[in-house]
Amino acid sequence: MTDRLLQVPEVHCDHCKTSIEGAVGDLQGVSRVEVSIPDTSVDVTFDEEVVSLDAIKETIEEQGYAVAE
Ligand SMILES: [Cu+2]
Repeated sequence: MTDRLLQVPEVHCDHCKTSIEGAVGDLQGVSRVEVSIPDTSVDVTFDEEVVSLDAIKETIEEQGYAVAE
């Protein structure tokens, strides 16, 4: 399992948290995802053999949020 902390500066409320956690959590290979509103970060644990970090970033971007690393 790989754990990565992504910065998503546009996260600002529960709606952001819910939509990102829902979309990323639906990806196969993602075992845990937690959005921090105060830190504007996405903490994600995933199996690199099943899902790539790029696919996770794309999923966040599809929800309308830019990922700044
Ligand atoms: Cu929001």
